[in-house]
Amino acid sequence: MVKPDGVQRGLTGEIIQRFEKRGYKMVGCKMVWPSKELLEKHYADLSGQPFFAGLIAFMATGPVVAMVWEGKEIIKMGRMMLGATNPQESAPGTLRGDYSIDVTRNIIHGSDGVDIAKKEIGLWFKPEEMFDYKSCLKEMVYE
Ligand code: IDP
Ligand code: MG
Repeated sequence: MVKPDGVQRGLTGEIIQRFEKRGYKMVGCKMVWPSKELLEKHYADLSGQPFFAGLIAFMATGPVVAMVWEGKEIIKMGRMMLGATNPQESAPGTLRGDYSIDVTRNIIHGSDGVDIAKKEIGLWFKPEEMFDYKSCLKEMVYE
């Protein structure tokens, strides 16, 4: 998900491009201005953290771009492409390492496990907002 800072800063295209160029397949994409209720469910595992209220408040300041990507090891590789949670520890070449400085404004969210991804997809997408289609990537990206 491109966070409100990523959307405001015009980084949505760059973020999509990184995943596209690597060879991943987009199967869902939409702009959403999330309610605090949705965000509290999305970040439920962090509700005990001291930064929780600030995180929810910032995430509700504007629209985000929610996406679902498919591909071999997409969760693990996607997290590598994002970089560390704290941009101060994100390597150059990663999205956060190239485009962010402070932790709440780290431009992008990524699911960090299959079960979490399923839960998050269920929160943000209706089944009819995702698309099962044949793409040419199968022949040209994978062996
Ligand atoms: P992740 O986004 O890399 O998966 P999480 O630990 O799931 O990191 O935290 C969710 C989001 O909460 C982070 O992306 C970041 O914006 C924010 N966050 C995490 N740790 C801190 C912190 O120590 N202070 C302030 N915000 C934080
Ligand atoms: Mg996380």
